Amino acid sequence: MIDTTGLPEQLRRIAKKVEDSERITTDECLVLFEEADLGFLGALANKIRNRKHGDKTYFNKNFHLEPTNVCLYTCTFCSYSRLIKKRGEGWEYTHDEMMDMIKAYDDQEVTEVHIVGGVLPQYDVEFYSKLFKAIKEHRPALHVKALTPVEYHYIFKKAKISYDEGMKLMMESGLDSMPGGGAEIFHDEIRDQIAGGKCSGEQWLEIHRVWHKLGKRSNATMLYGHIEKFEHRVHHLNALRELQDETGGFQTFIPLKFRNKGNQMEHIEESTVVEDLRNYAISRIFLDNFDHIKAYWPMIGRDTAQLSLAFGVDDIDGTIDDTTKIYTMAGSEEQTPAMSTKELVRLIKMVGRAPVERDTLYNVVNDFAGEELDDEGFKGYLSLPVIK
Ligand code: V47
Ligand code: SF4
Repeated sequence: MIDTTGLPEQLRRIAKKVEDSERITTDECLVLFEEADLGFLGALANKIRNRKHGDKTYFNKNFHLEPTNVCLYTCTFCSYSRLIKKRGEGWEYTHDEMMDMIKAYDDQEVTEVHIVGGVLPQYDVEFYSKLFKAIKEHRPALHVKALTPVEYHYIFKKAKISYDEGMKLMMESGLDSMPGGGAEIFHDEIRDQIAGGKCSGEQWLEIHRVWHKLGKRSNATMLYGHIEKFEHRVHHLNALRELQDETGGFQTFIPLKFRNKGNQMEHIEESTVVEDLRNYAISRIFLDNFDHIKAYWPMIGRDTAQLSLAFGVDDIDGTIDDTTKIYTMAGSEEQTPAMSTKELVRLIKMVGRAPVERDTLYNVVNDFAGEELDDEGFKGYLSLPVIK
């Protein structure tokens, strides 16, 4: 039982609901954002996390492919859009260049390629359809997790095809799942100010709905810690929870902390680690129909990723060893976002959790729970006591 002595009635009621595995309301979610302290939220979120997964903490072996870092949209939080004026300074890979990048991983045990980048006219339905087919032909077992409703909305509109037709075509070309990007904040009040004219919140949700109805899976994100208010976060989480009730197609929710370097919102101070942990915890408590909450470690750093495991998070993404620039450009500490399997296993074990390598669909690839820690070659990681 969580000790709620001395807490306001509203928080006691929420704690009781969590004890009884009952859903909390949007009003209660707002109360958590506005009033609950970190210790209380951690206790509740950790209870749910342990109930769902015990100590298991998932990661996967993947790599990123970014077709371009130039984008015709002008999202104020993104370091890519500013390059459109000086296009020559960015990259725009061809089909063959991308296939060479895929082939460079031929001798590595990666299970997934995550394709994400800017939006440009030459990357159209035909381009991506051909790319997905070529990847699958070359390496059928490699899971293609690619693009977001931002790209799909743009390319389907250009090709004058419906979301249904388009997503079916992508599936037939080899698309396996959709990552969670492009969600930002769904509420128009905020989206109109930050999302530079790209697809609306409704359109983002509709494309995921269509994809789920084809029997496919996807992830969801929320970009927080900029100009949004707590009520906008609640609205966003609720839209996701409602769609998940309808389709059950989301696997993971990934809160993305706004980083303020190299974009138009540099003047906005970044959220504190305490706020990041509160946000993970509240996401875990509210999204009762999501199996997983993921901390994207290249964005928040290794130390916060370790801490997050006591605040509802059960997944810390992958052993990314590529050139993912979107975050380093936006100010992430992780200048070389690479971690070997050994490092990831150690990171998780150091905070008393059980590392499990998964594939994209959460099938277990390797269970590292029994692995002994050795101290060779690991320096500079936060050594936390076991926090559960
Ligand atoms: O939609 C862009 C975000 C997202 C900034 O599904 C920024 O497994 C913070 O969605 N500060 C794309 N965030 C990445 C993404 C993702 C990442 C990892 C795993 C998965 C998954 C999905 O990156 C964009 C946007 O919300 N982003 N700029 C910034 N300055
Ligand atoms: Fe383009 Fe995506 Fe960046 Fe917006 S967030 S400018 S759509 S790359």
